[in-house]
Amino acid sequence: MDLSNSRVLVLGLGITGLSTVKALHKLNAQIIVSDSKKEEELEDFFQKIDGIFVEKYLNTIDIPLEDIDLIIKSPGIMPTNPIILNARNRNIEVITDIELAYRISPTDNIIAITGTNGKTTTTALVGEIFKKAKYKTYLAGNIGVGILADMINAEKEDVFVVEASSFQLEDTIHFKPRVSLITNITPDHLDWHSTLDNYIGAKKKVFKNQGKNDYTVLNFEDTFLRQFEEEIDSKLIWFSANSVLDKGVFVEGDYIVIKDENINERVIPTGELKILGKHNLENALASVAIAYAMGVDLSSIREVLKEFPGVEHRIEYVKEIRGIAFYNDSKGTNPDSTIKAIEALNGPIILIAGGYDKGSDFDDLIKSFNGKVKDLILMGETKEKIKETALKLNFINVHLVDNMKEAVNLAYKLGKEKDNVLLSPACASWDMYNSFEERGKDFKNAVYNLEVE
Ligand code: UMA
Repeated sequence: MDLSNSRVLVLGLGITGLSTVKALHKLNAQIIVSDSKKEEELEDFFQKIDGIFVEKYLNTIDIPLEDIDLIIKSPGIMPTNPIILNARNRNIEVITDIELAYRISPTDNIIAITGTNGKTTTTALVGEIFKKAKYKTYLAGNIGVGILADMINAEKEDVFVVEASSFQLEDTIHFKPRVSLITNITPDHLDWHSTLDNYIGAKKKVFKNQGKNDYTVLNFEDTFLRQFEEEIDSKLIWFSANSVLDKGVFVEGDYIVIKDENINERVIPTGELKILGKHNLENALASVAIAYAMGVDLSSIREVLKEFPGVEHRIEYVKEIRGIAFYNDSKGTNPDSTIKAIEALNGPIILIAGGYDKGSDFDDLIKSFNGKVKDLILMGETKEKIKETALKLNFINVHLVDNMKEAVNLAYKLGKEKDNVLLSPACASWDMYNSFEERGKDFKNAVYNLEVE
């Protein structure tokens, strides 16, 4: 794609903006940058792009759009942002970084992983499989890495495993991965997408442009995904943790099995997976389907499945004190993800939840407690809302706190031997933290600093 001398506006100067500016510089574009923050809050950003000339419009929505050819928008910026609305009125093309990455990609080996939950673990697991099979492999996207800085230096044989959020997919146009995966769909990010239909529509974009030489991997047990079959033009691979399928990747007896017209092979016994819980079994099945579709040898797949320890902030074991085990699931940023973490742990749970309000409903979360969660400690913007739901559903062991340290101290006080303390907020972190990583680290620090009597 020739962008030399095009005027490209980079909106948002976080992880995405940084990687985008670096790539645009190599593409010889004229770069205009904008962020709602002031210059002094962006010192770090400007240090990192030192030597690259950019025109700046900071802390203003007043940007002369007349001569802008293209806008690369950071995914967190809402569709209702006035700069975006203004640009759309002027018919300026607005895309996210994964679209530009696709347009400049020298490789066909793009794997895009989306879904409400399980994206990051699956992206990491698939990445490990390709690395084991000796591919030069890049992990990018929502996993915390701007894709463009790597894509601009990539080669034809390289593999990109992209964790694609609904925010990133929404503003794609031609994006077409070789293999796409949707892990599952439950309502999420309704504050950003306005409606569930919009959210699902964004997710569908992952397979929308795929053709008969591409693959789409879907979860057979997901009621939304089951309805997508008619809309898919690529080769469809179902995976299932509950049903034995005629074709696909599924569990039969105690084994993960791949079956189609060419193969009927046991991969490994499910008991040999290191990652816990049914949701992680699903992540493993989806990863096997992707690797198989891409022609990776079974021995690499087997080896990695047996070794993979999971990802930080996803039901991450932190420490045991006085027989109480502490788990960090800060990436539990919606009710469904927290329900899965509750299901995955054995034994009584003291749950620490609450955070930024995305408009979620917490009824199913409280119903999932089922005698397993004995205490609920709430913090953040949603604490009153979750408390009301809990009381409405007759769960009364609810405690409100103001910060993580208080939450961890109280959990420790309430805990008995063989209890689990689980941080799984069911909400995003943005009311109190910059990211779920920062929140998870705060939890772990509070655990390490517990004053044990
Ligand atoms: N900004 C504006 N105007 C706005 C909103 C934000 O100028 O109206 C500016 C902010 O001041 C900030 C920058 O935009 O300087 C931040 O942009 P961003 O929120 O898009 O964040 P990035 O740092 O670019 O990180 C994004 C993803 N963040 C979001 O989608 C919110 C990261 O996913 C992703 O790893 C990264 O791109 C690389 O692809 C994080 C995330 O929380 C993990 N994702 C959500 C989730 O998983 O639930 C979707």
